[in-house]
Amino acid sequence: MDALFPALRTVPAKTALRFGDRALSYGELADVAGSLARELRALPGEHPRVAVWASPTLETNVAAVAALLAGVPVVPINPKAGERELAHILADCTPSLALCAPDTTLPAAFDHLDRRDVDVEPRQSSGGVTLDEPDPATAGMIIYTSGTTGPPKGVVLPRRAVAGTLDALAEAWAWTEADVVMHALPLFHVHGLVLGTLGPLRRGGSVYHLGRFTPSALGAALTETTAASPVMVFGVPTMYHRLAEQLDEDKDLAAAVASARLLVSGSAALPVADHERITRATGQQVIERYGMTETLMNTSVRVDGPRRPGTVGVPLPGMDLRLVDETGRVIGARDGETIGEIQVRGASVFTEYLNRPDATATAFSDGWFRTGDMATVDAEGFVRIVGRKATDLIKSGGYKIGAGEIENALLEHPGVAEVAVTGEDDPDLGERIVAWVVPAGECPAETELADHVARLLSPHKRPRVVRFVKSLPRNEMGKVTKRALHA
Ligand code: MCA
Ligand code: AMP
Repeated sequence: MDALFPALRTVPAKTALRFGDRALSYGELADVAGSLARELRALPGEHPRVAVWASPTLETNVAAVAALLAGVPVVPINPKAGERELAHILADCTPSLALCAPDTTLPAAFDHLDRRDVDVEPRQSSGGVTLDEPDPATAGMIIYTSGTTGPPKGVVLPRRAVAGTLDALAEAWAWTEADVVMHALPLFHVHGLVLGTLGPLRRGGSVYHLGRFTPSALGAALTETTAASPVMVFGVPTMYHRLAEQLDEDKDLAAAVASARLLVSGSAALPVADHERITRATGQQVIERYGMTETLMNTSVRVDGPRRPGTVGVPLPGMDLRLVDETGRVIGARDGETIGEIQVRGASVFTEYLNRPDATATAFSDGWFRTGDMATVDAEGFVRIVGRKATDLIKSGGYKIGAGEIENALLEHPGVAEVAVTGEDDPDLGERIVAWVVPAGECPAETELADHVARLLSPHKRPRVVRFVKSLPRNEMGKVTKRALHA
């Protein structure tokens, strides 16, 4: 494989990364990431890994790029992860070093690890990185993702998958070194880290991270940037929904959004009503792409084809996609009506769940990865996602959250005797997390239960609604019938 980041070898005279008012040029990034990479190459042990405290900062990007240059797998950590989640991740991936911004207070879970503060002050103007490129089949990153039950699993992504998905998207979106990618996504998941920051760096373009997402911050950054460079905006549907809510009354915002080259939405379905509101106010037709932590990007609406709101487009170059019925038979019909589970194989699929050969084996069928997403495919290959196989997976704000993980955390609270967690439609978050609780004695306060989950797991996994019930509906086997709860 060619270099993962060719522009760090040729160092064009332009901005590579911008976070608020802090920025690094390609020469500066090559200098700071290159020298950290040389240090990481010298880490002891046969297969060292590094944990990166993935705050939305320059340091996180420099750390991730350095680890990738060094060929040391990088594990991005949610800086808001709670104690239980952190303990699990660190015990599972056993990093030898934590990389973070200098002013970071790391929680106690990191006490046993060496810490290296990431220095982003360039020392010299670099002539470019000259390290040899590691083998494309080796692990580049390990990203944790929730399953239906139990703690999150570490998805091992080889370097070839990262390069493959970014090149496929470049082809579908006509993404070049001229583009500035603007977003406010968290940097501990594929969307923000792989697409939103490694993507522009692979192209030799620029990243402009807004810090926290607000429609007005996006509008101001677009106004400042689009006269000089084409801008692609990346966001989850909740962000586009919040944008759509403001566009009608804010004409300046609508003009700013209209000036972007491309608006891309992913991580969850963008409702057609939000597509339409954005188009009405700005003339822009948002492009949707569909992916998973395990497979990176599978499909996308293409810039050179019809946009079709409500579909996630067609398979990307390098990816094969098929629909399979519940008996395991491949569905041949491309009629836009027959529903089956999406299975994929190809260039950007992960290698394994770390330390989970059982879960890895069941995730595949004849070499095809079972996504668990239910869809139709029409005669032109357009994929329309209609639902999900597992009712125990919730997508809230674009985050995937397992119901079982939250139930286990809530059961540890002394005020909870029994619990079931479900997802309920929410206009802003897509789905909101609802906890149905049989109290043990007096009902605990809702906020106490939310804080308990935020402290053990992550704030985005906290229930938004708690409903106290006398008992939970169960079938003859004693299993909670979650559909009956909503009824
Ligand atoms: C609230 N907060 C709390 C508590 N309550 N903290 C501790 N304890 C509590 N009880 C904090 C939150 O941490 C947050 O802080 C702030 O208060 C607001 O919380 P929240 O309501 O959760 O935030 P929000 O405003 O609703 O966030 C909406 C969002 C967010 C910005 C859209 O959901 C988001 O960033 N989503 C992106 C998800 C994503 O990137 N998914 C990609 C994975 P603070 O604001 O400081 O954080 S999927 C993927 O990668 C695949 C491959 C794909 O296809 O893309
Ligand atoms: P994650 O495991 O967090 O990477 O989430 C992957 C899941 O997000 C997929 O299996 C889909 O259910 C969902 N997803 C991602 N992009 C889209 C999209 N454009 N439309 C609908 N669902 C999506």
